[in-house]
Amino acid sequence: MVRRFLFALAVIVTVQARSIEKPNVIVIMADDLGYGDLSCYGATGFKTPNIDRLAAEGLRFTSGYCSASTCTPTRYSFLTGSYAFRKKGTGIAPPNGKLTVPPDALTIADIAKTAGYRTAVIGKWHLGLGGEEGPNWNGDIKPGPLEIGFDYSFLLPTTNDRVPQVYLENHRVVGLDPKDPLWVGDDKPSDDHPTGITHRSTLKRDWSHGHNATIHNGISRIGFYTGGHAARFRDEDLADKWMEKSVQWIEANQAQPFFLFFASHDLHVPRIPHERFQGATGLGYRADVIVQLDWCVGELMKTLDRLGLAEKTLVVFCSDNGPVMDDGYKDQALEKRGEHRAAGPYRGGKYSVYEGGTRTPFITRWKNRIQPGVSDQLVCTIDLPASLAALTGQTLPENACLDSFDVSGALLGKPEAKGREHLIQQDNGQAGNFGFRVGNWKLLRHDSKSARNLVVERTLANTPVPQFQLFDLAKDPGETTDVSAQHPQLMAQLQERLAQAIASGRTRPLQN
Ligand code: NG6
Ligand code: CA
Repeated sequence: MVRRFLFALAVIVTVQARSIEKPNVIVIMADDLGYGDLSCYGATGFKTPNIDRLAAEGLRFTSGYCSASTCTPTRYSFLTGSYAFRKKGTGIAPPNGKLTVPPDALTIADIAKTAGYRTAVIGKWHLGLGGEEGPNWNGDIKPGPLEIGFDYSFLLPTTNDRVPQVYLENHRVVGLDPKDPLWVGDDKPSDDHPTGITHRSTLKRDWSHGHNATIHNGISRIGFYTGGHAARFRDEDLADKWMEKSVQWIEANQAQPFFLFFASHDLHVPRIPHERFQGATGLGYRADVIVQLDWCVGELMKTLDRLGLAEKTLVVFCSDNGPVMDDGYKDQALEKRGEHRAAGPYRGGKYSVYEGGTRTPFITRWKNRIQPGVSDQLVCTIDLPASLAALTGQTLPENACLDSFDVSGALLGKPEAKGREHLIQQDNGQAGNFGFRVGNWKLLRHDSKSARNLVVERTLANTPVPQFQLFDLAKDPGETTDVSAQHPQLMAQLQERLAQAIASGRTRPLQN
């Protein structure tokens, strides 16, 4: 209550001269999907016809980014419009992690609600749940999405290589039998608890690093759990469940504007497609789950067509970080990929601040409103809160969405409309490495002095790098040649600008 009251005071709804339109908004966020992973972005080993259609009917961005090269920080920034490195505890969330988004932060869901939207999140959460103690798995799990602006949530609580494998609907685990309580923890609960180490030969998917604790559905995971057996799902059924719930929710909320955040689990590990997609591409399960993701997009589009909503709905398709081949399970992603290059022409991938870590597929479609085409404007998932505020005629309070820019004109492909001029790319957590793109210049700051830039080529490997490097993305999109020595002045300027952007606590300018 208190929070809503403060929020009502903080948001000034301005009446614009032009009439405000309120399209439904569906943000589809893929997991670990790289720039080169779709046929509309150059993949040739398999086809993604539904996402390709979305791109053909809308705008396909060549400089569309997520803000971080891991999941939790990108999602945090997408919801709050502020860079995750500004807030402690926003690195990859553990199974019992508390909610990373403070309940008093203004979120994109709040912005939608203020504009009269119904709001939902369906799919992977991975932003932590509960207060200081973490989630109370057998009771009301809060604060969570419902406390930060969503009217409805149906979630995989963390990520599926972490325990537990149960759905969460609003505040509760679905189908939990109170006689078989769910326990989740970091330590082995008993000496005889089967794990990926003690029962390795029984696994249907072997692990390569980490992921060797509790076994469920023949797959060992990060973390331990017991109980909750009636509530446990099969990995194979996740995509179908997301679609069942999304379609139901859209049907039930079609009368008023709605905002749906559909957070697919594809193509995060463990990559376990439904049986009907297993072997779909011949390139292994990593590619098969891309086809499964494409099917989900097709189902959502069919639903919009069936309900006559395609012309009233802005669809934004994006990813939470770049690609990775071996992320802890032996699913032969690398061995079976053939000619496929998941990051397209870019260097690095997940965990990296080279382009491959954050430059990802980004598509907007609003049928008959967005002129189909390709856009080279620089846009980022962190800009969606400010852009939605602008689209619905709201002025953001000064102290919220600190790094979110209104790029709504660029998202809608308006002639002359510009995206951002600069973007900070981060890897994971608070004190990490940074990429800083300004125009076509790219500064890299590796405080760790090593880079996980080979994740797309082999198993995680750190290679030594200089603390600072400079690349000219116009001439060298693959970041192969460090030109810092040729541009000492520019180097100094960019280093200073980045340091300033980090220290000043915000990059969205104050209005007054
Ligand atoms: C890492 C995990 C990786 C993945 C990642 C989070 C190990 C060795 N690696 O710590 O498998 O879960 O966290 O991925 O455990 S993300 O896309 O959700 O950020
Ligand atoms: Ca991810």
